[in-house]
Amino acid sequence: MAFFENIPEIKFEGPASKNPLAFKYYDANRVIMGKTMEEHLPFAMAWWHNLGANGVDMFGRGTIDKSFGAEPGTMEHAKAKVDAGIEFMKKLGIKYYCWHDVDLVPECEEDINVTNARLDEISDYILEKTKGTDIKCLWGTANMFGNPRFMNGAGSTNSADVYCFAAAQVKKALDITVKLGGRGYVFWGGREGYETLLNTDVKFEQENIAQLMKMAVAYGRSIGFTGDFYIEPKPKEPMTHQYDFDAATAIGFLRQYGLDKDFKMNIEANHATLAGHTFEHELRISAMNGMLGSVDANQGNPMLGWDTDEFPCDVYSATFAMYEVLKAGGLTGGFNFDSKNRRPSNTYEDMFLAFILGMDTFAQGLIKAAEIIEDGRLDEFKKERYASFNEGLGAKVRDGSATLEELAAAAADMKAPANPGSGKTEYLQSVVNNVLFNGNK
Ligand code: XUL
Ligand code: CO
Repeated sequence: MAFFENIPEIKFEGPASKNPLAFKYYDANRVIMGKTMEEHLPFAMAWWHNLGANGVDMFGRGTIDKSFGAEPGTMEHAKAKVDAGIEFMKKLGIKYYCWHDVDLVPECEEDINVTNARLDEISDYILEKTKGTDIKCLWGTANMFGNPRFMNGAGSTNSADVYCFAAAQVKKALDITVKLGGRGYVFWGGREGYETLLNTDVKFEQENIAQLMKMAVAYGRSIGFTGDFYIEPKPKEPMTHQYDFDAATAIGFLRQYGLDKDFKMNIEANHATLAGHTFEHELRISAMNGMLGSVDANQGNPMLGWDTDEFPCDVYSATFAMYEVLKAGGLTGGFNFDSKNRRPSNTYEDMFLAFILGMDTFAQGLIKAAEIIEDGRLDEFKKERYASFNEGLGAKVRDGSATLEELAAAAADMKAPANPGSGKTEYLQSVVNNVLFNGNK
């Protein structure tokens, strides 16, 4: 059964096309800096937002029909979502998908064994339906924030019983990730944080989270999971303060507990901005630590302080993000659209238009980031900017052989340093605009 009968296969038609159901920039086979766009941009569909989110918000019921002809909460519906998702991905040329356990099947509140049997059934169904296609799992994860049992946290809970359920969900989600051939496994610590220090033992909670992750690594490796584990940092929402505040914090945590060899970052654009950083900052921090794994590609609204999960349309941001990704040599994971249609965009066609927007935005970002690198002016400027460390005492600082006495003696000889030189922010910004709009008349 086809769900999106009126939607054709989405093809590349180029920037001059006015066809809303065509790519203007995403040309899967176009080669950029030695790789095809498809290789640079392993796009993924988020099961929850694309097949689940129905426009519901704090003030109103859903506006978007995601029943796909079946009764929500049933296995029939779970299977209809698989069918709809595969048709959707095929029509857009998307090769990867991401999921939480509870996006795949309805959870049985009374008995986790029932939920687990449903997960076995749906993963069989996904394998059967994706057989002979090149559609694969990018990553899986356990939803350890939605169910009321996690109200005080999952790995960070005060209850050893609840901790057992978190562990059981991680175990099962890892089983399914391996079964579906997933590249990665994500921990987003939705409830891993606190409301108030008055009732919270932060050290105790962080030790328990690390222990859960260690058990996950041990179990994952024992069942043949060779991919990366990811932490997806986010500073707040739903908790007032979340432990995985940003990439730097999460990386420090992983190193402290000896998890840094098995984990990388899954960077979400909107989470970066909530932490007071740019998307590209979070990518840079991850990459320079060898921990850039995967990306949740969305954007926030700078006027709002919460996670709006919008489809990315900001070509500037996508350009700076792709600049970081290209400089890092690419992702080992992919670009998952953890984005949802706006509440009034409530047709099936809108689902396609949103992905066309997001994929074209990242394609434009890729094209422009490669042009910035090929243009060379930014790299050249940066190289020159640090040139004083290439020789003399600067070089000794870099190779670790300089002493404080030596540097102090040099300062005494100089009496006062020469001006370190203009940072030329405005010049560099105009270089970027020049490259971005070089086709403009
Ligand atoms: C929440 C969020 C999650 C994670 C997976 O802000 O981004 O959907 O991507 O749990
Ligand atoms: Co996310």
